[in-house]
Amino acid sequence: MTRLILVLGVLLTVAGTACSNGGGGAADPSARCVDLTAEGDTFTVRMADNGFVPSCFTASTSQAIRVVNEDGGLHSFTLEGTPIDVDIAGHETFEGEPVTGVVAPGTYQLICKYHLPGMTGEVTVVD
Ligand SMILES: [Cu+2]
Repeated sequence: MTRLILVLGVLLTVAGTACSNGGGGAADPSARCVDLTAEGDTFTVRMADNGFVPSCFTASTSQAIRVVNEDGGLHSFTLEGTPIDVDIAGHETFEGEPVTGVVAPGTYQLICKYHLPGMTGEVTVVD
């Protein structure tokens, strides 16, 4: 039994290495995603140059979100599969409430409805 577990461990290690050496393709999500759960009661996401900054992050439902649109044009902060769908005019800042009980923990696609397919992101929500 011990031997089987050891073999599995080696296989997982190899798979992980191959993933992080992806050669410019799909990067290891844990490397590019930012953990914002330690930001405090409010965390901030920026919209700049038709992109989300950061474009991949983890946040808690107990945190309030601030979205700063630094561009001149309209963007949306739309979390697919959730009720979160907010339009934010150019140079405006949106202050959101915590979403405990509104958004279930999970990983969601973040999009701007007006700049697809280029303006997307990924959000992992934890309680
Ligand atoms: Cu946009």
